Amino acid sequence: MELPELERIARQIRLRDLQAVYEAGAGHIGGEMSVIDLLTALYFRVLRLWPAEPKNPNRDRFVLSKGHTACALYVTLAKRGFIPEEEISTFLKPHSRLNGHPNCNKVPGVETNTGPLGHGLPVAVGMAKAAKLSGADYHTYVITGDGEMQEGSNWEAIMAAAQFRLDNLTLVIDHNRFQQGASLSDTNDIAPLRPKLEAFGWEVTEIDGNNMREVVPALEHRSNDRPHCIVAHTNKGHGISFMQDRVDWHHKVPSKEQYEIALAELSEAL
Ligand SMILES: Cc1ncc(C[n+]2csc(CCOP(=O)(O)OP(=O)(O)O)c2C)c(N)n1
Ligand SMILES: [Mg+2]
Repeated sequence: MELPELERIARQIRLRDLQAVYEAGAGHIGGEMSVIDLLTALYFRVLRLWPAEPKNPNRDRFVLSKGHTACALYVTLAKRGFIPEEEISTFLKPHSRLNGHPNCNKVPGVETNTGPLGHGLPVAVGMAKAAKLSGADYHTYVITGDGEMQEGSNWEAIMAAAQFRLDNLTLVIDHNRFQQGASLSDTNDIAPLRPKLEAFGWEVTEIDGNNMREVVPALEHRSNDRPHCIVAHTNKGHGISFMQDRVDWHHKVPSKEQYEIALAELSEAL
């Protein structure tokens, strides 16, 4: 799929995500808006996958480690044909498969359960190592939050991936400069990320993670003998003027008035 079409789909996913969070009265809208361009590029261009065969052994593996932004993943999976689009309206309702964090036992296309931060990357390292051991040629992608990178388990996984020379692994850090209730710099300032990853033996690419022209080539890049990290500079709340870069929009729900404004802004861009 070409870039203008990808940009159009990302706008549609943003709009559906906003509606779902508003209707459910909960969600993590800020981090959903920041990660949607990355999810769109992965699911509509980069990942090798078969929606009718979600467990096909040749599929590329994708782990959304920042599992609190599950709604954005569900909307993307629905648009790509893994689950019915109507099902999005059940998000967070009793008996729905679409819980606040993604569950691989319930939702086709979800690769592994996430939610407790700091687990997705270690699991993804295992998936990439398993491919090396078995001779499989799938690629493993994982997206973490930047606040999530404050978890020590990630840095053990980063060391292991370099040691195993996992050139079949791509880590994308959604570097939106905020975590929950505070900025990254006010909590445990791990920026700049590039020199740290390079020091651990990774190839690093820095991009504007809300610009499809930079997102696609970075995701398609293949390293030769080492794992690849994309530091994706994004905006929390991207696309909605009053949410962008505001710490309170980590998991706030828009009022009716705010919802109307956000709807109008996102629809205008469609
Ligand atoms: C181990 C663990 N500790 C705390 C939380 C609660 N929590 C949910 S989201 C979040 C902030 C995450 O920030 P970041 O990784 O930057 O995500 P984003 O900005 O993309 O939403 C926290 C602390 C959690 N889910 N898991
Ligand atoms: Mg963040």
